[in-house]
Amino acid sequence: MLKNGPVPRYYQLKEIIRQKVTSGQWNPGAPIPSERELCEQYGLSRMTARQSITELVNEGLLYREQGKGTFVSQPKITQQLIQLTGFTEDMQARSKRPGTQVLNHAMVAADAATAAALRIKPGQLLFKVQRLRLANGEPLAIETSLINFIGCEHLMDEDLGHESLYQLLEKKYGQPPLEADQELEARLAGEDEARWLKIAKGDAVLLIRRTTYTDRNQPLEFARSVYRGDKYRFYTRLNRK
Ligand code: 16G
Repeated sequence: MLKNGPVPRYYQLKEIIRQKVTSGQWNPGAPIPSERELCEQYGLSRMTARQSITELVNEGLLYREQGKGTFVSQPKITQQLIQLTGFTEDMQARSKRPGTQVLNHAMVAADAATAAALRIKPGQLLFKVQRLRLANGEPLAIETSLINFIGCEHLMDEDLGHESLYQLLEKKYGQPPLEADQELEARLAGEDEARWLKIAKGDAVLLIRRTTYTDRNQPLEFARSVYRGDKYRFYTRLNRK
């Protein structure tokens, strides 16, 4: 039974449910008890239980399925928007197995937008690789990277299905990614994106554009990545000066 007190009862129930999810007692994809069961167990009105659940649905911790009930959402990968990291590092930091499927790679001529980002002339040849990135075998993102440095054509011989691009650039090519500008944008998945990411066309995705710089602020990579909107959360700590 929840008590009346300074903390509203709907909030107490919210925190109980959150605790069950974060402790792993309730698993992703599993149904939570019905509103009626929660009311009985915690001595709450139907309206109070509904408010707790609705707020947790809005926060993304739970989701409702018409006529079926309320379920625990799959946890999202939280990525801090502070440090420059690559996909392999991000996954390893979360004890997930990174995976890569190279969709295509080629030497291509820079278009106007890429040339502007990399501060080169349009038409200059660059290394381009498009990769599907996976975590524990599950598709998370489609990344298209355009790389420019003297000798970048040697990347054509690398096995980017098994090696980290950032580690290769740093360790083998002497081009460490040191800083980046990054933009995030909400979008809906197109047909091809949906197929690769195993979502429905029109589902929410995050489009991320990143320009990565190496030593002396020299642009190295222009990347355009499409992340599954239901799997990723970006976090940043803000300071008021
Ligand atoms: C990140 C970068 C991508 C980079 C990749 C390298 C974003 C939006 N993109 O996913 O630009 O090419 O890491 O990963 O964060 P790798 O070292 O595992 O190949």
